[in-house]
Amino acid sequence: MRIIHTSDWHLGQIWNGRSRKTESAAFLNWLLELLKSQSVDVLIAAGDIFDTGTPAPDTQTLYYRFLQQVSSVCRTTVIIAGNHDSPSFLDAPKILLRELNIYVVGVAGQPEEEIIVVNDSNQEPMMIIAAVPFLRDRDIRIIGAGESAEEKENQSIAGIRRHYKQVCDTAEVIRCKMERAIPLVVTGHLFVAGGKTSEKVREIHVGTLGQLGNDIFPNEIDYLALGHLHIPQTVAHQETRRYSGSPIPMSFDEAGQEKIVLQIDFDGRTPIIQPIPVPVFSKIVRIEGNLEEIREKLTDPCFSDDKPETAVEPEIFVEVIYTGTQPEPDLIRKINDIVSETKAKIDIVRIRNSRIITAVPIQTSASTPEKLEDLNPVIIFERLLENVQKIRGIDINERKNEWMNAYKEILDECLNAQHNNG
Ligand SMILES: [Mn+2]
Repeated sequence: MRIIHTSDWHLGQIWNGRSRKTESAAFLNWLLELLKSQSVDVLIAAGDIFDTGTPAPDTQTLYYRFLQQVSSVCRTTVIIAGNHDSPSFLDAPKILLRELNIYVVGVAGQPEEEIIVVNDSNQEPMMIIAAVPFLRDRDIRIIGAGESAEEKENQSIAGIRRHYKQVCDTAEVIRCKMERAIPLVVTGHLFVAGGKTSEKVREIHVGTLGQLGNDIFPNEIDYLALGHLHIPQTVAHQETRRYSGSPIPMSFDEAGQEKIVLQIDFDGRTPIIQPIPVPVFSKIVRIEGNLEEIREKLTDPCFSDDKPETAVEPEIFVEVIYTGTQPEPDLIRKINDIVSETKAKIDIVRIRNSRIITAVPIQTSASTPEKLEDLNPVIIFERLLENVQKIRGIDINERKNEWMNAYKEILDECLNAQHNNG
């Protein structure tokens, strides 16, 4: 049995006003060819299939066309919801997709509903997959009245742990009835403590949920296929517990990173894991310097010629960070003029004038100006409280924890409301 594990496609993403549709389509075509050429049995997409809960019609067409094609290539396809997906939207065509051997788990339900037994061509069971989606509070937590924020967080962690234990126990009962030792593959879409994040992934859970440990996953799991983090990585240095990362870069922080999908073969219950690099469809490049340095870099023939073979348009997305000492009020026009002289199909996505940014009040160090979008809401609220202390001379320390917890509680409720709305 051979698996391909991928996640975080974020279909339909609008990034700095740009559609990523051509890149997404190019990736899905490449993936189909890979599944064919490698004779893959099972495809697992571990959440954040779409970027929003209400994808546009052309994004849905891209998805359904892919599913129709994949159904004639793979024995089984498993799709789970991530935090960006609407669970009910993914679940809606579930019964129909089941006919194509595509299993979708949007809303977390009873453990047995998440268990899939994959058979070989002789109808012999070869693998058990527990398809656990992103676990929303309302699916796993018994909500009690008058709980503190901390109690709620502890309940959420206990709920996630309980859910994984229940599905693994259910899978184990099935496995015990089998004549041979078949592997148990489990999915998830969540942040496990210690993971490396990028610009695009902001904390979904605030407070202690960010500290969800590797120990919430039972030991009987032979391979854990996770989604949510865009940088491919192992969980707590365990080779058999992995994030595949996103197939296309989702932010300038991911510029230059190699994107992969994971291929897993099994020797009995032991996974043999091989990362397969995803080609670059549009490069993402960050250029820094004064105007002359920016001109040199953009017009350097190596820069344009270094485009990937698999390129789609635009070939290169560029972020320009102006660090010159002179004020450049006409910066955008000047950079566009430079771009019009180059051969490559360049799209200047973002121009940051660090001379202006350094004047923005929220910042900690003069050398690395911060962007508001890099900060999580809790940090911003904490800074605000500190400013109140500094500017108004009010001593916040006595009630700071109380206010921080109250804010986290409000934030949590807002995020849950967002999830409930899709
Ligand atoms: Mn996610």
